[in-house]
Amino acid sequence: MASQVYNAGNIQVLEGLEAVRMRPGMYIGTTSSRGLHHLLWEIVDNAIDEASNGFASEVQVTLHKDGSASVFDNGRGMPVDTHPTMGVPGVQVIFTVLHAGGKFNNEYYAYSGGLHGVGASVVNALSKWLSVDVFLNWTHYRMEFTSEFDPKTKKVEAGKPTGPLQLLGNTRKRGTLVRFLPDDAVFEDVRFNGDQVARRLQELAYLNKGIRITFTDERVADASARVRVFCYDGGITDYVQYLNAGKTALHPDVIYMEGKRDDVVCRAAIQYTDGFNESLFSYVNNINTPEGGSHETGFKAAFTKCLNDYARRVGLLKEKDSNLAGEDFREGLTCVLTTMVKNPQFEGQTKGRLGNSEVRPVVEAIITQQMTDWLDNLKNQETATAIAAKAIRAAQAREAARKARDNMRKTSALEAAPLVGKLASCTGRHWEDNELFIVEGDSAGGSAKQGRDRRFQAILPLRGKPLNVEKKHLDQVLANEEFRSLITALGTSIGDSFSLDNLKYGKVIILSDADQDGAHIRAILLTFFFRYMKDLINTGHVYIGMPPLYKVQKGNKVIYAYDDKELAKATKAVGKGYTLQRYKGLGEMNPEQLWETTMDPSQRKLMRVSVEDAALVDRLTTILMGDKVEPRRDYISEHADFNRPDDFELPPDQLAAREGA
Ligand code: 1YM
Repeated sequence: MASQVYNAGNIQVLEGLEAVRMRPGMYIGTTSSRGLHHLLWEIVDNAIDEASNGFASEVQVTLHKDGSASVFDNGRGMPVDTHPTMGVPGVQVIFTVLHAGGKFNNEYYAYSGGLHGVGASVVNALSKWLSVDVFLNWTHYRMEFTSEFDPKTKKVEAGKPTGPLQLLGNTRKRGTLVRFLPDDAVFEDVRFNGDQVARRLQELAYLNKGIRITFTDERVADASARVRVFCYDGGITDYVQYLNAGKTALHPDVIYMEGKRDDVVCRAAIQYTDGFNESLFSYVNNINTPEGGSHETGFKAAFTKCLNDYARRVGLLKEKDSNLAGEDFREGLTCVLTTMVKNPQFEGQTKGRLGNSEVRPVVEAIITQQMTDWLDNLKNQETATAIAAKAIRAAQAREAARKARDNMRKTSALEAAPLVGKLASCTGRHWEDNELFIVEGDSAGGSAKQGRDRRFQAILPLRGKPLNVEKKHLDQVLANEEFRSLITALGTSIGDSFSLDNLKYGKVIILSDADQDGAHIRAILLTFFFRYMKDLINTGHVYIGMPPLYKVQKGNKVIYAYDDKELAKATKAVGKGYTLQRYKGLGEMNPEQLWETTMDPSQRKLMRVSVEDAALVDRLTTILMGDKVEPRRDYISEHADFNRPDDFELPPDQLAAREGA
């Protein structure tokens, strides 16, 4: 059913919700777990919007035992009066009319909540049922919707009201409560991930100072762990302190800046640590922009200029010295930058970059003014000098790294053999099709070299544990032979000369044993990629190879199992009288086996590495790979479940029994 609305010279074609059922991907990107969570965020965003506009102070999110989710805010309540052109209550319009323009925006409801305006009706269309309770004018209203299969039309009638708007009596509450059950006919997996939901709600609480967000997961057995409250009166200042847990701060107070110009609101919180990484997290309308964009460019330009001017003014930079580079001033910097923009345009591969060019000069002006004030303040002189001195050391280290890199380039040109001597390269000419396996240990490396398809697979064996690069300067990384080989093999260079243009492999595959040492090596390599080649991960080039854990054999029938579930299935399939081999390491496999199970593109399993939440990965990398022991111990004792038996150590029949249970 498609209906059309014509108003004041603008014609909008409003399709029925069936369009959403037909192509859910068009509206929520994907029907995977990510899309499922997208539904929840659509509703949460509306609640947060109501709160950040000053109409609500509370947001409550609940995951219910029946698989549904609900969101409540104590704001104005969605409009219930009759819509002038549609002739039905406002809530009904909101949940049943698809807003083709991308947001709900007319003279009656001036809502324009960034990216997510279309949300409510899409959520309804993709739910088995949805109910909305509005508490407004001392009255409790309710409206309910369902999506049901109609045997007559043989179609799903999506998001239809089950009846008119109900008046349920008087109430002292105000606000909106939306509850919905995602349709399992649409989503591959309809289980919400409590950790993921909690993480995003915590992030939203940091980004929206003072809003009290209560998260209840009724599915959790342990009553004491069911409810969590996130509320930060310090907002992004508290966020920076949280991100810096586990690091050593150079100054106790977080520097906070804020301003508003031409409808753009900009806030930044920064604190330096004694580390070497740049941890800058930027947001637009509460949405993370890992690819940066005009707001970040404006911030960086202002920041670099102010600090260079300052260093000159206090004589740390002499007349003959050239200006320091922006990255020098961002070494050891932890920064959260948020901006509120009226009509944000998201660009880039993953829509993670702000495109609006008008935002850059606005952010630049706000930061310049705020930063200048801060640097002029007498009480900040000690910190300001420490920051400038750190940047000068960073510039010196960068210069040393550049020399090392130049040397590396020279040596690799002159005597390529010794440097990438361990690399068994491939013959294929198309870099996208080529694969580099980084293999733990010489013996597995040997098997991989023999077993591979040399047309497109290259092997780089690693000897022993690579250097843990967390808290290592670039020049120290470059002094390490294993990483030099890796960088040369990849062809991308590193640091400010890193470029994907010269990447020689479409897939970079980490292949380590399925034991603790293997996990450690993998963690070290991922730390290296995350800290020094983040774009290699962001563009989806980094993978983890998955060798099988078991081989089940009966007669000449062989089944490889990659986890315990598969093992249970395999043993069931072959029946009694099989032999079981448990692989302790890659080295136990002969070249043919390694090819068949781990390298052959038609049979192997690969895990693509992606960073969903860069702030979280940054914090955890610091805690787990950094030099402070205490935060690591705390983290492990809080999160590790020592009572859970190690799956791999259980005998297979017990495992099978457990799977059955
Ligand atoms: C649990 C989710 O949606 N709260 C909410 C939504 C709206 C209003 C208040 C509201 C807005 C306005 C006027 C206005 C609206 N959302 C939409 C749409 N919580 C939740 N609270 N009166 C009430 O913007 O002028 C339209 S109104 F379309 F985004 F869903």
